[in-house]
Amino acid sequence: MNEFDTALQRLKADHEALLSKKNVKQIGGNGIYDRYVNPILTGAHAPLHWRYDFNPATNPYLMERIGINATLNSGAIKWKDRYVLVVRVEGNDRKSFFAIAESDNGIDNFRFWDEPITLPETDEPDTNVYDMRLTAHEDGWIYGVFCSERKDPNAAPGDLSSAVAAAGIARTKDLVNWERLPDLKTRSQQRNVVLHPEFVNGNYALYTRPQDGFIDTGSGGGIGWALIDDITNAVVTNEKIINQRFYHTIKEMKNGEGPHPIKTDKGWLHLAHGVRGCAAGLRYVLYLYLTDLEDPSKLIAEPAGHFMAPEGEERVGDVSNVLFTNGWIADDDGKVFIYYASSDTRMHVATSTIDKLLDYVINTPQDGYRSAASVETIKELVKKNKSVVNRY
Ligand code: M1P
Repeated sequence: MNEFDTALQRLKADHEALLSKKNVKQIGGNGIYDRYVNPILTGAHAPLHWRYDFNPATNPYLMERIGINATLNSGAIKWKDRYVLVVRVEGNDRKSFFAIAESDNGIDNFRFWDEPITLPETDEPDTNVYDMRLTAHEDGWIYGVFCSERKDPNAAPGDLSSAVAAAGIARTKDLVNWERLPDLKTRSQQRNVVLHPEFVNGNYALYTRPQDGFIDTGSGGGIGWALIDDITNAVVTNEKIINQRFYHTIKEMKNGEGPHPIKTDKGWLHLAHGVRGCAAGLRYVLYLYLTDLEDPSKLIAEPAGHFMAPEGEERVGDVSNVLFTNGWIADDDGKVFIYYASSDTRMHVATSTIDKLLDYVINTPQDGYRSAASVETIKELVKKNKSVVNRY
């Protein structure tokens, strides 16, 4: 075999070894969820045929022609018994696009489909698209709501970083062919917009995140709630904040809905991210909250603090100190697969169950918003434990 083919075979064998690597639960943990040892997707998992020209005449050195920088913030859905992610893939050129990866067990052996998704553009083409939330809506469509980013038309000359974020909306029946609908019309910029899976009073319902600027939420922020009568021309006329930001909490700077909430017998279970500022920059963590079954905009429980925060290698990446999620899958047996990205670089999975997550969200103490209140909460638990015979 010639040198080129030998090198190509080695490349393919190494890639296959990476894709088929078994994932196992990390030992230990907090009883709420299990992390897994390996990331489920990295840039290196991207198909070789997206990255390499296999023709020795045009690529004699078998160079990588198109680099993939990261795989991150992925929407998730159970589809034909497979765990399917709509992955945000970011090329070395900094453009993100969507591509589907699927696995038969949800924790390893994720493989990308042959080609990335061809997402139709609107009359005003997106510069960048990312962070798709998938919703199998009761209207029969699967919706993908994502961030569409364009250069700020009002940016001062020479300002090449100011941008405008809007919610793009697309829908599909087969995850292959996507129909693009008009972007959400709203007074403010929007990221982290998520479609609720059921009609509410005959309307589509959206979780929103109004923001004054592209990065800063400014006077806006908080997770909003808006009812929309026509999804093919979605206009926010009324938006109320259902999950607030708070001083000196994990979400004092901003927050955003993750995937759409899971319906449980105790309420709608929500997964979100919260952001605070510190000397090292912004710190993104995940948190849970519960809203009313009849009125999904009514908060009924929210534990203090984070549910998951970056640990170990998760802490480092392109944008360090970040956990972000926009996908989870609840199986019929109650098992929950939480798909999250670390530091805007790689994808991971954690598993739990509906029962455990409800127990966590209902029975974890709420935030008292003061150090003294936190001490009182601990003292209450100590007192309770002292009454547990033979265990204290
Ligand atoms: O870099 C961290 C995250 O920043 C943004 O999230 P938010 O809108 O809450 O600030 C998004 O760009 C997200 O993609 C990114 O992971």
